[in-house]
Amino acid sequence: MDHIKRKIIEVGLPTAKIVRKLAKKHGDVVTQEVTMGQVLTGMKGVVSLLTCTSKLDPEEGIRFRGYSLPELQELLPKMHEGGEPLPEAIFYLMLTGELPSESDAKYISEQWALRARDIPSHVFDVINALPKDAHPMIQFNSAILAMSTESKFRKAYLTGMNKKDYWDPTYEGVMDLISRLPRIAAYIYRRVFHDGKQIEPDSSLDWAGNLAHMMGYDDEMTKDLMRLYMVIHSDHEGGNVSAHATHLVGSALSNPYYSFSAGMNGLAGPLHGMANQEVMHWINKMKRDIGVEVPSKEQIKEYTKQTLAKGQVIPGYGHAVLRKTDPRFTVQLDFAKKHMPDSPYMEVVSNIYDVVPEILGSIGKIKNPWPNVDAISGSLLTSAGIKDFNIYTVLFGVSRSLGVLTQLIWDRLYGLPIERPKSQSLDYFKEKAGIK
Ligand code: HAX
Repeated sequence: MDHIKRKIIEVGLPTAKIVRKLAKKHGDVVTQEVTMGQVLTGMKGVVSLLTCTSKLDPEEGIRFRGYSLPELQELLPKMHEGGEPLPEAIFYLMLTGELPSESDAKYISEQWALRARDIPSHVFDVINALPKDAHPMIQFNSAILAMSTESKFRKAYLTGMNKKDYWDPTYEGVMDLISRLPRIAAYIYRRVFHDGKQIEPDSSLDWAGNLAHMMGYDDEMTKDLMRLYMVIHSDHEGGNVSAHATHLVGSALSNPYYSFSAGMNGLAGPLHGMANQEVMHWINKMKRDIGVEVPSKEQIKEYTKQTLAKGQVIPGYGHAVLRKTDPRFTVQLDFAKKHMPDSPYMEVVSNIYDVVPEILGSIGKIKNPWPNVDAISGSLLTSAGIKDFNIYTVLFGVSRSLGVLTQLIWDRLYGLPIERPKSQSLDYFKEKAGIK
């Protein structure tokens, strides 16, 4: 048994006991009152999920096992002095609740490099069977489902295992799945945007550095950007669409591939992960319509009002939980200031940031007029040379695997049952409100 599994047992099993005790002995404790408004507007604020990997504060933003992003930029192991933290390290933190040592992060890197070697050839056949212009998320998700033929969870389940051990083959499947995603994402990227000229992985590189390398970007700045991108998109509590969908499908004991695929279908929506691509559409269309490379603040104001008048959203702005500028936006802005101060894309992002919140705020109904992670991520990737923005949601998906699949391992450690909320007809709600 590897030392990570031993750590999971050490930390996870006592915690699982507490969860079982709370559910059995304190099951009738009332935790919260729920209003009709909450139910009918997407269950916002309804505490109905147990997730320990990260916590989202409306004012402060995300904390991973208690650590903010700037703290993690200081504390997590890096590939090199002054660089960005390794995604391997945040995975270890989310999984075990403890900061990893350099050797813990290296161990995960090596494990993933090893496990990524044997992607079955039918996975690439499935991708190749799709038209090249099928959206990269369709290709990505098809590959994820195709990989489920390898599911260690399913194999173990069929042998008839004790439910207390479900977490173990789940962990194995999760490690396999995460290890393979950079290869799959890079394969799709090169297939769609670079005439199918593939680049072999470099075994001396870390997980995210290798992704940049296999996509065709070998400079240190882009590799560091990829590490940062993978860290900041990895997790956002349990209730966001990709995390919740993964959890929900996983609660039926579907294997990690099925569960993650469900999450990725949610990530592909324009109000969630696909917003990073929508932002680029919106900015590029604005530039084309106005006829300038860097629209002025006045021009952006006018264009924003026109977009709103057409009944459309301003992508990259607003959030279901956050009520301030997303710290994931801020760390990316800091990266851009340090590494690409003259990028015209970043000038546009800054100009938008200066004018859009005031306009959205003045409408009154929008609960959060501030930028979220997607307002800047695409412009940053574009500035680094990754200009084909249809791949951006796939990159988000590669990163999101770290959080949602760690959550799945914990769901199985806790022994959480199948999820099954109650639905009611309109008559029920009308009656509750006293409406005939
Ligand atoms: N532009 C225009 N209108 C907006 C808006 C925006 N950026 N954000 C919210 N609104 C509108 C809503 O559409 C809603 O309008 P109606 O009452 O007419 O239906 C009203 O303001 C209230 O919405 P809310 O309560 O403030 O926001 P929600 O929790 O319902 O939705 C969203 C949160 C993120 C979906 C929303 O802010 C939005 O559509 N933003 C643009 C898309 C986007 O950037 N999505 C990415 C979010 C982060 C993420 O998940 N990344 O993966």
